[in-house]
This record gives sequence, structure tokens and C-alpha cells, in this order.
Amino acid sequence: MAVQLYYFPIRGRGQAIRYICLDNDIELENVNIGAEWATKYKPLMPFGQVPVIEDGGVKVAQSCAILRYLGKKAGLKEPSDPLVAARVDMINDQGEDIRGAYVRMIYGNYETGKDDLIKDAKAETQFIETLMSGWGSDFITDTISFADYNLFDLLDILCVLSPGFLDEFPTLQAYFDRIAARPNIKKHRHSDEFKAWPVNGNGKQ
Ligand code: 0HH
Repeated sequence: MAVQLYYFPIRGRGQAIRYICLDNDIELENVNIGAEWATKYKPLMPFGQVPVIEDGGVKVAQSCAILRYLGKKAGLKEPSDPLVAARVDMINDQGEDIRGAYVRMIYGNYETGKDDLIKDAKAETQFIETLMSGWGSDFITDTISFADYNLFDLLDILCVLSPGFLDEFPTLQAYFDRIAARPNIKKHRHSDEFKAWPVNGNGKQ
């Protein structure tokens, strides 16, 4: 039975969830909550927000909790060394800090805040570039994890916001290209469905 994803018909915080499912052959049904969000769906969600997935009748909320759950469901390997495993969480948390600032700018002050956001996001991304070039692995660790799908989507939206964003980050550009080339992800990104979804809910990107 398919996992259901309750979300708006946008990329937003749903997109990394879509990637992890596609790349790991987890069947996902997108439930478009757009028209009936406030009246029908919001009261049914654990925290009154989306994304939420439902698997076997049980709902999971919070995008990173959902990604972690789906990574476990897919059987993604976790490093046995706790200090290597910690890399996944620290990069994911850094990415979430960047994403949080991005979302506040997109929905709050796009016109006046975009340039500063790009500048700050570059400074924050430089830390990731430096760490990941030192670690020298294909993904955040040697094997792909939930955080790689989240970081991949974050880098993608930053490139939409600022074309050429990754030009000064060679390790992350190669990392981005590696994930974009994974067959199911590549196919999806060329699909009409993907192209039809706006990046954000207010038309700003
Ligand atoms: N920490 C949570 C997480 O990571 C944050 C969730 C969140 O902010 O899962 N959810 C928002 C939707 S994402 C929410 O539920 C932002 C996109 C908004 C697009 C809206 C319009 C789309 C029209 C096509 N917001 C609704 C709410 O809080 O009532």
C-alpha cells in the first residue's frame, strides 16, 4: 500500500520526501490538500501543519522526522561509528537553518531580503563545502542518507533563487550532480508533474 503525502501542490518541504521515496522505490501518493486545507485537513494533522505522511493508517509529521522514518523504512545504511553518523545530523541541521531563513524571506520579504539571504546562505553553505570536501565521501557519509535528499533539494532551490549558486562550491556541485543523475530522480525532474509544481506557494522563487 502506498504511503500518502499530504501537502500542497508545490515542491516546498514536500520535495525531499518525494525524492527519498522515488530513489528507494517507496510508492508515494501525493494528496493535494490545497483547496480544503483549513476546513478539512488542518484539524486532522498532528501539529496542524504539513507535510504529513500516512503509512499503514499512522500519520508522521515534521519534514525531518518524515525523512528519517522513510530512510529507516527504506533500510538506508547508517554508519556504525557514532561520530561519522553525527555528520548526517549536523549537515541536516545546518541545512535546516539555511532553509528556515530562505522560507522566512520567500514568504516575508522577498523583494527587500533576497540579496542578503543569498549572501548569508553562501556563507552558511561554505561551512558545508569545507566539511564535506574534507570528509571526501560521495554523500554526507559513504552511503546515501535521509539528509542527502534534504540537502540536495536545498541546493536546488538555492540555485533557482540564485543561478550559479554552486559555482563557488566545487565539492557541492559534484555532489549535487551525483544525486541529480540517480535514475529515478533524474526521470522525475524531467517529468511534467515536477515542472508543473511551483517551488513555493506564493509564486516567489
Ligand atoms: N517544521 C515543519 C516541517 O518541517 C514546518 C512545516 C510548515 O511550515 O514540517 N508547514 C507549512 C507549509 S510549508 C504549513 O503547514 C510552506 C508552504 C506554504 C504554501 C501554502 C500555499 C500553497 C498554495 C498552493 N502551513 C499551513 C498552516 O500552518 O496552516
